[in-house]
Amino acid sequence: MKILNHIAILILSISLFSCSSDDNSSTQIPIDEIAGLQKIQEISNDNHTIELYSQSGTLLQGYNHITLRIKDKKTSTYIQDAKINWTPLMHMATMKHSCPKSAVIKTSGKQTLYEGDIIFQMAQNDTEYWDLTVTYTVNTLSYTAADTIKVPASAKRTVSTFMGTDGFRYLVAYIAPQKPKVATNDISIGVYKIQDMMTFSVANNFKIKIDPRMPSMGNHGSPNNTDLTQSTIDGFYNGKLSLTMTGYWKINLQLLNASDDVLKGEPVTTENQTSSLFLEIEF
Ligand SMILES: [Cu+2]
Repeated sequence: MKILNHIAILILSISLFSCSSDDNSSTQIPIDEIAGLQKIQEISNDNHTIELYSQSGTLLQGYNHITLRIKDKKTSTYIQDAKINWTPLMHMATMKHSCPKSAVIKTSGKQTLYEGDIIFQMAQNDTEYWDLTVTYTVNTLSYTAADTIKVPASAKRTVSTFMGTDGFRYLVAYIAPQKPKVATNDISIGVYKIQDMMTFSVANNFKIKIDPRMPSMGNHGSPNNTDLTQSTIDGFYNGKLSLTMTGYWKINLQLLNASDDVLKGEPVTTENQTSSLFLEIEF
């Protein structure tokens, strides 16, 4: 009897499977594309609802990888061929400014999802806040939707902005590992030149020297770190971050330009316990 049941389930699942692969209609909504993601919030206008997603379901000061999809309010279907732009804007007491962001691209292998990165260099507070404006085109028609977003402060330093020795302003942001391990981790850092308060361009052909330390334990370091060089794929700077134990690590950095001039940061020595350029992790 049990075997018969199993056979019945097998036949049923085969017929279901062949049925769904025949029915390849594009009007069908794939509902499982957001599996593993959590909704941050929605941003609406008269025509559409834009749904923002991330792994955690929240935004945070620093690097954020964001997935979005656009729902047509009339038909309740998700738009599959939108061209999307976004502009984060911080409203401060005396000024407004944006932050580094990537382009928004269609997620590969998905029908309804788009994705990109935003690096919020500041957190909101009681009186100063961020909003996100999404401009997009569907079938040659242009739309805009905007709303306030929540960007709480990160517990550790994940972004640093500073004036380089070349007189330009820069922003350095921690990208990965998002889940550090006691191991030699692949580390990624984003480096941006602050052209003006709305324009942050990727700084190319630089180099980042890395020296992770545990200040609470005699400022000891770790072996087998590798300085960061720029990826030709995503423009981030990649290297190796060696973490020999769990706890708080200060990742001391030095930013060098293409001519090996130090733009910011100092070597860590017994006299100098920290670089003026650093990021932090605790795990
Ligand atoms: Cu600000």
